[in-house]
Amino acid sequence: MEAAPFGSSLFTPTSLSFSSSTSQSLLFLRSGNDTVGLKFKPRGSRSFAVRASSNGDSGTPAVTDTLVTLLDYGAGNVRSVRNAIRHLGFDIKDVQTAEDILTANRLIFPGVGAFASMMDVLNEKGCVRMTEALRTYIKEDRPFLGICLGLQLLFECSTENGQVNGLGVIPGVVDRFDSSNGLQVPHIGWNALKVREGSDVGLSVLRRFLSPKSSMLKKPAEGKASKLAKRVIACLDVRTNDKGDLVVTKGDQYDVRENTEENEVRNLGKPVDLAGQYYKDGADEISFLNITGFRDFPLGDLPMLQVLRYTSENVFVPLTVGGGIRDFTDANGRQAYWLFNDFEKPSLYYSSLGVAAEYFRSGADKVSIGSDAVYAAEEYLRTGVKTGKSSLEQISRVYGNQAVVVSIDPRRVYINSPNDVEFKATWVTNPGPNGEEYAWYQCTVNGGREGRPIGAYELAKAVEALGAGEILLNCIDCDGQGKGFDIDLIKLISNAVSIPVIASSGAGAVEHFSEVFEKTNASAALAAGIFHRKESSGSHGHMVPAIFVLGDSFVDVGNNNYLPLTLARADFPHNGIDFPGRNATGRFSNGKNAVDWLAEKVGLPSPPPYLSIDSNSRTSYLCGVNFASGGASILNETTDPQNTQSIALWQQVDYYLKVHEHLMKRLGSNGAKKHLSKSLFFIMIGSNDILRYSRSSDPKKPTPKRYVNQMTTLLKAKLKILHTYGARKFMVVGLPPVGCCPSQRIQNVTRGCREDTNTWTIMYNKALASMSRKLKSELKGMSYSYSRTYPLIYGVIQDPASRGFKEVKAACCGMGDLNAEIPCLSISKHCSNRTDHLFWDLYHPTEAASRLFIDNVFDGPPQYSSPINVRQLIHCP
Ligand code: 1PR
Repeated sequence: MEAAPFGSSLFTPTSLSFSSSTSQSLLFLRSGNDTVGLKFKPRGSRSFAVRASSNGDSGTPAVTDTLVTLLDYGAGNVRSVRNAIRHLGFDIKDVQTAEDILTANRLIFPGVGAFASMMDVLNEKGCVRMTEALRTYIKEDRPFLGICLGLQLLFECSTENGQVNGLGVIPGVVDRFDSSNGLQVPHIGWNALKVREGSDVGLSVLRRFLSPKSSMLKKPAEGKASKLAKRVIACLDVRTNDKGDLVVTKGDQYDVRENTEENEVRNLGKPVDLAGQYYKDGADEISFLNITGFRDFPLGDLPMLQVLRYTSENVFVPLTVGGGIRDFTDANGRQAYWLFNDFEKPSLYYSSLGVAAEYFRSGADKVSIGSDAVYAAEEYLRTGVKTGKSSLEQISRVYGNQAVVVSIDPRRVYINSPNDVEFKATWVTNPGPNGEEYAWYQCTVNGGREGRPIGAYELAKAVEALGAGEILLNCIDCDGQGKGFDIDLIKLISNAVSIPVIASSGAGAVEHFSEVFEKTNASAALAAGIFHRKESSGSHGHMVPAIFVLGDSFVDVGNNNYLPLTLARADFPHNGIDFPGRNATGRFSNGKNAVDWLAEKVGLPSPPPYLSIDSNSRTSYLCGVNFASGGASILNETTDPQNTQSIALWQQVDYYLKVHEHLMKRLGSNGAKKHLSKSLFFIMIGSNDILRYSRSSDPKKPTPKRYVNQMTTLLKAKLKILHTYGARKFMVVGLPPVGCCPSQRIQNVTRGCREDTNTWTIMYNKALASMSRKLKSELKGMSYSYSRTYPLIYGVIQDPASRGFKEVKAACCGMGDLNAEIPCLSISKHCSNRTDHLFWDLYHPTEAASRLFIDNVFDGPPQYSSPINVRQLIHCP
């Protein structure tokens, strides 16, 4: 795959099969044989073999350790290669000295950039010994994977930037593909590969190199010409919303604001989560466009860099980032200090090259330039001179053309005759409002806000000449309409240039992709809305319209703050120490709890505590409500009839009925029914019942079996009521190993888990799972996901390091043995390494533990949520 990480270099002299993706799009080997997608200019008549092997055939001993040596020459996107190596379970050793190369068991040399600038780096004083070591290593035919430039540099020379010498280990010249026969250059994409749905092609190439015995390398059929596969790209328009959060948004003809009184920015969810989902869904590439980057200094958007870093940890297809790439002088005097580690004096001027470099370092494979490319093209067309100073020219010179996309935002202007304008016009399939048969496409800048005196055709040709490697061809008229691509426009541009054109705007059905590939020369198709729509069933693009929560302190978000007499409170420090604003909200946690993380996943704000809501407020209850209350249990209906200590389950259900009534008035009977049927009902309760049972020394207490049956019977009755009043999708949460919380451990002389408590917990969980199953067969339209919290958390306790934890016995906040003799009060001490701790206080998990829980049940395997996970529950009809 392009730019990618793992594209192009596992081959033998007779089995070269991958396409590449550089500005040169080169790859060679067999002398005298031009295969489609290969260009080899042999020098002399030597035949030559390179084998990227790490098996016994190479004469090297079989590699058994997990260490991979990585040669990072300092440019381009090496982050994605690192992430992929780690993802496959290998450790990385960076080359520091020539010795590191000579002693490597297997060596990976990734490189993205331009040949000349990379050779400049390698020829610098200090690198000479390294290049010598590299030659020796390869000549010894030891396991080596060269990626893109990392492979090209082994040849004698390249013509990418004039004639520049390479390392000369492999005879031959790296030369440009001949585009006169219609081949698009850069040649981007997969060639000669049959990709099955869900197969990680890029990763599997790397996997085969690292673990050659795990899968046999198949020889592709020889001599068969093959075509590049067309790519499908998922695009995420990203911007800061009115609250200052970086969100994915999507416009209709570039208008991203909701058509409501509040006129807020449409929020479709979190960039990292959505990118991860689209990668899993099979997108060939992901693009992030920072759509307000033109307004301000783009690296002021530090979160954008973080988005790239986090995304590249789990997304192994090429990432493009665009928006605001230009030279910039910050009038506000702000400095992007992280750019200047190597410089003594930070300046207020930032070059587009610096901005691009930061994006590449953070995980981008390509950058996309919009407005600045328009200005550069206008200047070039006016003067006929390539100054070499535009962002487009500078970035492509250093990082290679394949790393630079130009994003065009044209608007259709109908005309009667092509002679009416000085710009290239085309005949249109669907005439204009007054019967006009032609149109030209006017380029815009600043997110479509300003039209410029240049057409899309002229711009495309100019930016190709200036060094663009690809064109992202949007169309403002079609954006977000779901009625199909503008075929006339895409034909016009894709026939005009020899670089790849990405068709964008208007995809609303699978057929639209087939149509654009059949009728035009587009190499790829990009879409946004169609991906988001699949993800979001809620009216505002959230995955669900609302979340309703019933439960205990694990998910209380502040209801108990409103119970004047309760002892079960958490509205004082150190609770909330990691919550935004270090706010003690009433959550029994250092930060967010499970329901907060769930809300983030589905793109909703965490539902507010029921007792905090003024029911007269216009939007009250629409996104859901949280009824959970610290200390609540299933069976305490008679012990605290006034609900002074906590809101009992029956009372929580009663409150829900009031909310239901309100929604019926607000949305009408059908509206409320539809709204609730798509909402999530999050049920997490029962720990207090088990703790009470384990505390009780009453000889008359029921047998454990009877007790858990009482619990599930009562809970079942409550769930039935919720169903009667509209609930359909239940997330039923099993209990964690209650006997392992610090308060229980200190009752055990060994400080181990209380086995009796755990036994009752397991009994209850079994009964709960079985009750949920039966309920589904009894209640029409009900679906559920049962969270297997116990095995998940028990797994962490047994092997904390595997999940990034260190302390799984003691509480972080509290006092006494295991910090569990005195609860987390303001006078208690608290730990600083809170992300290492499983328990925040004597009963409750840390924010990190809650996050782990939600991450695993939301997308996890049946081991952690069954019969379906939460994402599947959301997608249930
Ligand atoms: O000018 O270098 O700062 O770059 C700004 C970038 O942000 C450009 O690439 C420009 O296209 C993009 N942009 C600016 N404003 C908007 C907006 O929507 N208000 N979004 C915007 C562009 C358009 C597409 C979209 C497709 C597919 N988004 O990329 O994803 O039209 O949508 P669909 O499948 O839903 O129809 P600079």
